[in-house]
Amino acid sequence: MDEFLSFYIDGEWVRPVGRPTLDVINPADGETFARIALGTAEDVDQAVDAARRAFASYSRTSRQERLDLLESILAVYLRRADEMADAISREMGAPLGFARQAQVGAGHGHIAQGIAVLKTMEFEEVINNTLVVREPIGVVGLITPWNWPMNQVTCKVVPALATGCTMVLKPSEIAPVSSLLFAEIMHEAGVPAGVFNLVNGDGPTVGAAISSHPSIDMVSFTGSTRAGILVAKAAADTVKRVHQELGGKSPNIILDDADFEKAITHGARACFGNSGQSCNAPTRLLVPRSRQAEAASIAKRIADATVAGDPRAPGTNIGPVVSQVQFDKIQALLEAGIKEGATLVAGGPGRPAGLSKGYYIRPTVFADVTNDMMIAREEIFGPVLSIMPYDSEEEAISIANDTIYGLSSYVTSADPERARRIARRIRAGMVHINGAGGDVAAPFGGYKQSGNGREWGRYGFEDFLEVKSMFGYAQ
Ligand code: TXE
Repeated sequence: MDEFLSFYIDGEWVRPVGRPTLDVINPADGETFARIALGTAEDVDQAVDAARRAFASYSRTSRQERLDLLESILAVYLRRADEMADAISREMGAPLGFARQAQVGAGHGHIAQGIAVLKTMEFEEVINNTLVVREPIGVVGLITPWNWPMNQVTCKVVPALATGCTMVLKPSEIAPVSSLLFAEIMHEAGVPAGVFNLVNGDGPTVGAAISSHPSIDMVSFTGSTRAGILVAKAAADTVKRVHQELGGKSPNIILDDADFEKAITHGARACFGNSGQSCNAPTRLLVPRSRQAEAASIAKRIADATVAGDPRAPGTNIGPVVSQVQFDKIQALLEAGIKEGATLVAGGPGRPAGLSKGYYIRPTVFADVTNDMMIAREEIFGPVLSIMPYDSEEEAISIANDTIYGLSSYVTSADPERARRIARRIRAGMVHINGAGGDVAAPFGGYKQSGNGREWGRYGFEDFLEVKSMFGYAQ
């Protein structure tokens, strides 16, 4: 078993102040494969002190110095990509190929994109005789979840480094191993001591200490809406900026003129991908009532063909979900769907055949789902698709918007103008039109209870910057 009993603070691996540890479970078999130390508020203090000291010089580095550093990180990250994929697969259950291509690939995308943005971004502007400069906000606290570990770590760490901030990262205690490897990569790439620090720990202890810390200027959080609210409350007394990327319940509106075979296949696969553990997964499939049966039969075919199994086996499409807690939550929601009257089309409660251990969920499709059902309102975070019939375009838009969330959404029509018109009326931070994928250069983030602020590309730098007006500077 691997033991990771140190934190990365001030450029070295240091022993934590306290002694508590946590077992890290491989969700594919439920066995412990690693052990980490759990930090305390004192460990956070040490990391913040180191980051504060480093800020004095790192915030004054030139653009070129920071570009060189990011290039160096990219080179080491790519060299260690296979190791990283292995760590992610073990800690959160992603199939190895998917972990390498999509999970590690997302990190690669963010580092490369950060370099591209930093090359051209303007940090100064003259308004009349005032010089307006954008400066690094200071020491930032980064709290990340387990579902896309390197995606979430890199889309926070890269803009922090690019803008001249220093930082303390607390990765998810459920999937901390990839972040420990990432700290090694930062060290190997020559990140100056104190600029990047990592403290492991749970949310109520280390997460809360970061959120409320008087010497942290901004906290960037990705996780559940529940924990995101606690972070904002803990941050309020110190008036720090809070960036939140939270849950979602994204609608996927298929219009009557769409190519159903293509659109439903794409939608179902996107919903099941990463075992349904993506905040932007298209979980509510809205179809015209007259074509619900057709949609259900296509979705059933996709669900039945989606192989849930061993992340190390070549034929596996999706691995387990991350933990016993998530497994139990999803099973309860599957039962609730049946009890509330949804029609079970594929999958359902229980485990896929032949899998007696590990946290595997059967790819599931429900039809006749109405928006008052729990499976339509709660973020399930498992491979579960809800088909919801609508009677008119207006009703489809109204169902799509009837949610506390507003992260992503999807619309498909043979008529691009019709799809664009609907896209403008959806209250969400992102709309995928006619199967278009996301773009790391464009902003990622949500309306309503899906969060505050944006990540990715140029927009992803904004929360890491303060704005200073120097009146008379340009006279
Ligand atoms: O998330 P938590 P959980 C959703 C998804 C999932 C549910 C529960 O619906 O089923 O959340 O997952 C840290 N102060 N998402 O319970 O607790 C925690 O240590 C500060 C959506 O695992 O939100 C971890 O680092 N930090 C999502 C991070 O928050 C706190 C990704 C995420 O864990 C904290 C994951 C506190 N009081 C789950 N409490 C997305 N947006 O993609 C916890 N944390």
